[in-house]
Amino acid sequence: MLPLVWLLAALRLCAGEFTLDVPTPTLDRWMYPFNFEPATRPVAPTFASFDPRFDTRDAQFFIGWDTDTLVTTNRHPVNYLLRRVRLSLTITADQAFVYDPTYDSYVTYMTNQPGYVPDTDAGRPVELYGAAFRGGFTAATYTETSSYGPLGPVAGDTISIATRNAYPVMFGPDGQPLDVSNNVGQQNAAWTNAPFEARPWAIGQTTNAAPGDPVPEDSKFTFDVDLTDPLVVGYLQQALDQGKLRLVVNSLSPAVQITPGGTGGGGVGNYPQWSTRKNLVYDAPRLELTGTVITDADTDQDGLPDDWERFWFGDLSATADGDPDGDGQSNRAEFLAGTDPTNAASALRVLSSRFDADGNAVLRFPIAPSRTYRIETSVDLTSWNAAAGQLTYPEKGIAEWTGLSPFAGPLRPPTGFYRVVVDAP
Ligand SMILES: [Ca+2]
Ligand SMILES: [Ca+2]
Ligand SMILES: [Ca+2]
Ligand SMILES: [Ca+2]
Repeated sequence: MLPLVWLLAALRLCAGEFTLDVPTPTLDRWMYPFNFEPATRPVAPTFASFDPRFDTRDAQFFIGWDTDTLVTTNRHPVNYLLRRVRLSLTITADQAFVYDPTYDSYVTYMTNQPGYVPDTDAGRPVELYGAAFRGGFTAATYTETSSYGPLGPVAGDTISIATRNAYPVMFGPDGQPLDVSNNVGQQNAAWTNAPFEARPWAIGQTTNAAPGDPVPEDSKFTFDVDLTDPLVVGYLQQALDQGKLRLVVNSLSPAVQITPGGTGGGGVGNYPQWSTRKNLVYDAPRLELTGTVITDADTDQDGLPDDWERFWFGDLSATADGDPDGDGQSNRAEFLAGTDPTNAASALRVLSSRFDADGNAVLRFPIAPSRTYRIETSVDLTSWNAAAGQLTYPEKGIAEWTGLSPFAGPLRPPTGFYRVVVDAP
């Protein structure tokens, strides 16, 4: 149906609770090396290339919303609490690919290689990630018509591997954004990085097809961003703080051009095609976002910002000293630590401690979005000193700290204590 009137949600600049329903993005772009008309295309396919001259996630869909006219900016990332972040996309081609609602391990794409394991469910999932930038660009400066990035000669061995200026990221074990464009590996001799499991921020879901069945035209796919991952939430908080939310959708659905007899990704051409904001027939990418911007207002003067109280409890009945979830952390402490005051499993605490084989102390603790942590050590529980160490993120929501001053040999004290300190902004 051709929409004669663009429906614009009633929007106002919000602090406190907000519900956004934005029917079209500020910008979107088919992020493909040979897209030479990036600001005009009505359709953005996502597919993989197993030709070793390209990123394996070859054709991607970059989408952005300038939220600064909708949600107050510059409140500091910790002050954006999120209940739901949903992207909806529309399919433009009928029966062009098969629906797979679940993650496929990278080993299922390694056709004709050691370690290959066949895909057990038909089709390939469509995945959503955050966006990062190279080539001097940022979320604020990369537009629909900015340079894709350097392209090698078409007759050469490498045309575009990890050169696109806007690319999809997950958070790696070091907590930093990691390009997933070649997570299933690469047959290019110049590419030496090992494959790894991707951790999508959402996988597209539809009710218009059953798993394993072809997807009809005009199907809606929804992507509910994983808000149980504090690093992902931190990314979204920073985006709202800056007023620039940027996301990337892609899939490892095989393109038609599979190298005959080579590493193939399992199948003939079979990939989704998405409506962009230039499409006059199908709906544009839609963003629904519900949350709260915490302001300083504290009308009941209990030391808890009213917006924080309403977000978690629905009213202002909470008290600073209260501990309704019974986890030993007061509401005030949970506010400062960024934890959930209605969930006893969410609290700042040390989950485990041990010495590794080298005598280094190893601690695990849960993290909250947009917080920074320090480890301190003491031998008497009275004087505390900063402890040098390294933080990694081995599991979703969990940090592991490994000390760099091994307690070994004659200098090892009979007893040592550690504590985790969260820096409240
Ligand atoms: Ca599959
Ligand atoms: Ca209050
Ligand atoms: Ca509590
Ligand atoms: Ca709690």
